Amino acid sequence: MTDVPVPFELVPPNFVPSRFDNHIQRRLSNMQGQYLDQQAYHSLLAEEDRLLYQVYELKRPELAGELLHGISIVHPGKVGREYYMTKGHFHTELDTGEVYYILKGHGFMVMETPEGSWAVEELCPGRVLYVLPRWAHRSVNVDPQEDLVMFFVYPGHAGHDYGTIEEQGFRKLVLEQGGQPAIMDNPRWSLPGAP
Ligand code: PAN
Ligand code: ZN
Repeated sequence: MTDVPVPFELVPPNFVPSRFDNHIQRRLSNMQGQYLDQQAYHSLLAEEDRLLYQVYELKRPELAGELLHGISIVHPGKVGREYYMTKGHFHTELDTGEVYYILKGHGFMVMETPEGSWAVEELCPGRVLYVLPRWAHRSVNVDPQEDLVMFFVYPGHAGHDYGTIEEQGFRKLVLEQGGQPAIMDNPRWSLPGAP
């Protein structure tokens, strides 16, 4: 972590930051219970614990005045008909948002609120998506070949709540249907607190 303001570069074609403090790699084994087709999940996992996505973080103190930022790279691929995706999370401090700037690839951001509102927005290079405070978010790569690469920035005190999503996933899934991405209801999902 630097204590003086110095820039870094995001160099095409892969946009890995020229300087970073933390490199996170998430594999199939980190996504237990998240994919709809559990049979496809377990047979893929038996073959190889594939790398699904990576995050390069520029560390800052986790304080309200700070801005945490970095690059996320979701690789192409599918588990059954469901595309590679991030775990997804609410921010622990619910009233914190996040800006994503899409550098490369094609995907969707799947979002929802604790009250059950949902939104799915398409991601393509040059596009900016502001994920509003209170909205959980997951990025999905729907391109058959290319990485989905995004720059993100969010408040230092946001924190990550993965547990809520781990319980039943997001309300909406993005799956391949007839060669195209399609948005579907997640059969495992019900409004938290509903009978
Ligand atoms: C991003 C995400 C990143 C990986 O930096 O952390 O895309 O997704 P998961 O954290 O859901 O595994 C972000 O939203 N930070 O708040
Ligand atoms: Zn976030």
